[in-house]
Amino acid sequence: MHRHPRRYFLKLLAGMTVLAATRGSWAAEAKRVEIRFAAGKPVGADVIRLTQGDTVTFEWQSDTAMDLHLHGYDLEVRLQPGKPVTTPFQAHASGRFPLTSHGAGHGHAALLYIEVHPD
Ligand SMILES: [Cu+2]
Repeated sequence: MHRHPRRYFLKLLAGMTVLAATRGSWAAEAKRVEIRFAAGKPVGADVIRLTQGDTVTFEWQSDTAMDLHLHGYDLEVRLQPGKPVTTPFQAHASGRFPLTSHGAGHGHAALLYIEVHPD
């Protein structure tokens, strides 16, 4: 069987370059947004404003266990006390999206809103 090691190597190299570029641009452009809760309530702003097209890393933290749900984007985040969680977020759709808690005793009222404003 005749193989083409050189062609294979070039393909591999191309694949690695794409991966490196993707990771690099995420790290460079991602905006870090901290979202913290104390006793089930947001610490600080209860409206988080983003611009459509933003690439964001949400950094979640809570002192109680919470099951969070970002409506519209259908992002679910499970938090345990003192264990930060990060989630990548691409703000592709504009609008006002409520973040609710599905845990017992919290009801289903919005804890905060994520607003994605058109660019
Ligand atoms: Cu919900």
